[in-house]
Amino acid sequence: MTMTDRSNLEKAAEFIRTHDDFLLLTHERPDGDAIGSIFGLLNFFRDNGKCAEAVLPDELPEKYLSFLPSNYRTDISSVEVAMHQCCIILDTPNQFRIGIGNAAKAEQIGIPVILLDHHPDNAKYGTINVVKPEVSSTAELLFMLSKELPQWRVSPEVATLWLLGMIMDTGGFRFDNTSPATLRNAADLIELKADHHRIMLELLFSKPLALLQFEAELFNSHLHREFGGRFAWIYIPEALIRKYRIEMRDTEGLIEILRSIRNADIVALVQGNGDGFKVSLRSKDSRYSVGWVAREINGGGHEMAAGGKIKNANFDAAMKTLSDLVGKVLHS
Ligand SMILES: [Mn+2]
Repeated sequence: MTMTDRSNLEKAAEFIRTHDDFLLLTHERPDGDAIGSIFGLLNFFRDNGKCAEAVLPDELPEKYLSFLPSNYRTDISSVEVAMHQCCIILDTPNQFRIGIGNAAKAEQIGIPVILLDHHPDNAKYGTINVVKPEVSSTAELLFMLSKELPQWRVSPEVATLWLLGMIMDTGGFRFDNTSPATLRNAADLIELKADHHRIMLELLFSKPLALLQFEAELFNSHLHREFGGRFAWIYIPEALIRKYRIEMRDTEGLIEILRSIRNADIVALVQGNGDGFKVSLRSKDSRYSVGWVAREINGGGHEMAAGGKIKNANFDAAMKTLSDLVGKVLHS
């Protein structure tokens, strides 16, 4: 940890100590880290005498609903944004991805913004930017922030939500963003009575039967392999989604199943998305940067986990673009 990083975390803690009213935001289509982070922070603030509210415009994945301890808003107007003292934006690398609903405009947040994120390509668009790519998850970063506020209480509910975010962003401590510090912070959270067992049981060892059957058909009939199997990809057909009545937001774990295929160095999950194709990418080897591929297709992310969008192309042209880029990475 460098001095500047440390002082930014301290600065954020000092700012929080000296303000009373917070608007909390995260990225659109929130994942486990976004959800654990925002609800953990919301309750951490309320438990310690601060006013705070969270806005989440997109419907949340079903599996997380039983973990939510408090209400949240699904929309907010620009006037209501301006009525808050300050805004905290979590896990969101750039302002185009902020989930703020339709009434307000992300570019016009006219109050001080504290950014807390672990994406290396964060555009640092806040007033105070705490961006730490070496931390597993935004949820872990929030727990580190809470240690800068030693008088404040971390309840078992808050500890559970932050552990949930860490577990979902590390794939249950299996991904290479799991550092010794990650495991120590997780241990601290369990000491604070985070319900590790319930998170594992409900989120990692459980899925609806229809989703399991959808995955079986998807992998049996829609898996493509190129470059001698070193690149494996799946395009998810709309019809299959309808057949099994799957919600797109419940398919967060698909890419990890794809990634488990032995000898596949790079994997991609492709979905039709309005005027183009949304692509999620994973690499298993640091020599092969999917971050580079993602940046070539209007996206970004980490070097081993990234995503982008191929616009204005028909399906065959889009897949040719993707395959050519992946080929360059595999053969460089
Ligand atoms: Mn995250």
